[in-house]
Amino acid sequence: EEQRSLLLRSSSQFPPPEGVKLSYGTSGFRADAGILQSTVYRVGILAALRALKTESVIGLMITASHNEVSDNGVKIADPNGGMLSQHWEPFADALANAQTPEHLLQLVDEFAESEGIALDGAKSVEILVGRDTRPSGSSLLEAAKLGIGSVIGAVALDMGILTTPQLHWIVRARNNGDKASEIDYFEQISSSFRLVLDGFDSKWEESNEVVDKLIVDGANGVGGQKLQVYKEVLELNGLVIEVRNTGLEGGVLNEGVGADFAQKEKVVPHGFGSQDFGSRCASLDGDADRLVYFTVLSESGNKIELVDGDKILSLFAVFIKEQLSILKNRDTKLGDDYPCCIGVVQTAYANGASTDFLKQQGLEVAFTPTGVKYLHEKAAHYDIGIYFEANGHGTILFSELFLSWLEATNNELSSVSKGSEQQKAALRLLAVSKLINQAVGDALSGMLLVEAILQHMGWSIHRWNELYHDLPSRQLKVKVVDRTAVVTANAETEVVKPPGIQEAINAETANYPKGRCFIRPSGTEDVIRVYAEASAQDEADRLAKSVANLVD
Ligand code: NG1
Ligand code: ZN
Repeated sequence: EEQRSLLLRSSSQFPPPEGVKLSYGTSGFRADAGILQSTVYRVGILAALRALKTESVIGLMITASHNEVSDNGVKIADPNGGMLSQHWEPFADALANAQTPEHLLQLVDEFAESEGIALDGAKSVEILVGRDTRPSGSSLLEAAKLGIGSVIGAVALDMGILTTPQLHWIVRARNNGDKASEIDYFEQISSSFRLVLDGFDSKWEESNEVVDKLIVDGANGVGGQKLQVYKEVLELNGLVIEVRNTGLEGGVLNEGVGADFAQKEKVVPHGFGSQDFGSRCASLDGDADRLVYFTVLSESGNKIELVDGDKILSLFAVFIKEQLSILKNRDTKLGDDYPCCIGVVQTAYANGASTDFLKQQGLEVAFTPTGVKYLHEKAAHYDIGIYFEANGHGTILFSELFLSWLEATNNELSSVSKGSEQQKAALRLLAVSKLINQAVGDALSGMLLVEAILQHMGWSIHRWNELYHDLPSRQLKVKVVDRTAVVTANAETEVVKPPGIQEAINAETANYPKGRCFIRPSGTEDVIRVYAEASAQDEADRLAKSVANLVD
């Protein structure tokens, strides 16, 4: 009874915005920050229920990633640090759209009963609340705390400003009983960065490739800020990092800067220019879960050569395969072999040249619909699953079984052949599993892995970029009244509704050598997205345009 009146009282302070229907999409709820108070409050309730249900620590992150600064959003991190379990999403939608306190209470009652959650205050649970640098973040965070506080037994812990992947990492570490502060996060990624490099002198020194420092575009967001603060303490084996667009120079979050801008526009982010010709540059998005690399193309223009998520994935895959094959060469007396199953996961947006390259490397390539929750889920089926969206969101997952085999093998090897190539390979793979964020795609930890691998290989960014050549591509979006009218299948490569469209797309595509084209409804905007690829840029442009006309 106390619980009911508490919920009624507090929710009456948070009426839902009028005339808006919110939905928990691939990235939680996102909208103009001005209408989000009640949504964030309600996600606070949801997070509390999730914590009671799982009897674990849960995360609540307030961010709208690469969206403009006036937007904001909110999403939940599950106990393992991953996205909220999909079967709770319909409840999240219902809760966010409940029109009256009574209706909200009824929804909570029914859902708690169906999920077997006791609302008697007998259990005590914690919800970690974080936010990015958006000005609207602090008042939304208060709303989240009120939502959490309206469920008896749930306690909110304010983690302040964090990157999205840091919050996910901390939730995961807390539930594993590991040390789990922000310092622990940086301590773990910097020590494993050094371990990945352990056992070989940097080949950069012997190769005649240009080393130079790494220049990072922080998108005027949280990632740039964190990197600026922590780069000195990271002690990164000689890696020199210069951070631009930290937000302290007065620039606006995601405006003409950041990974989304660099990837979509293919021009230099603000603060970069001809003086950076030839340098190795990286760009983070607003909450630092996306990472792309680039170089400035010519000494005069503002064009960039993009090194995208597909190429990061390819670099990771090549490196890991190399370590596995070194390890395979060890004396078979040293324990049983382990049939390590390695797989890579992409979406239809992956450049066709990357998929060809990965297959040539003998790798199994799987496809899922857009949205990291799908890629992550698929990658978890492998012993080593590497997933990336072309836009730079991705990570590497290691199975528990494989990791314990690796630990055991490393122990055996270090007692009989310490310092051997095989032992170093085992050590490096273990270090990769600690460097790369197992909870979610993470620009900071991903960047350190890229840097370690480049140093190990002795590769410049140009050498890396030469792994394969991207096919020219074009992305367009078409504004539509009802994007749900388009329904796709086969990892979004085929339109099944409305009838006839797929045949028309096929007919168009057939006019272009190496042509590939698909359309899909966006999960985050009221648009249909069109993607086209062909052997020349003007052909990709024309194909995209003619297919966009079919949709219009
Ligand atoms: P939508 O709007 O569904 O295309 C975009 C990105 C996704 C993912 C989500 C979540 C593209 C083409 N799509 O989704 O990859 O990052 O946002 O932020 O980049
Ligand atoms: Zn992001």
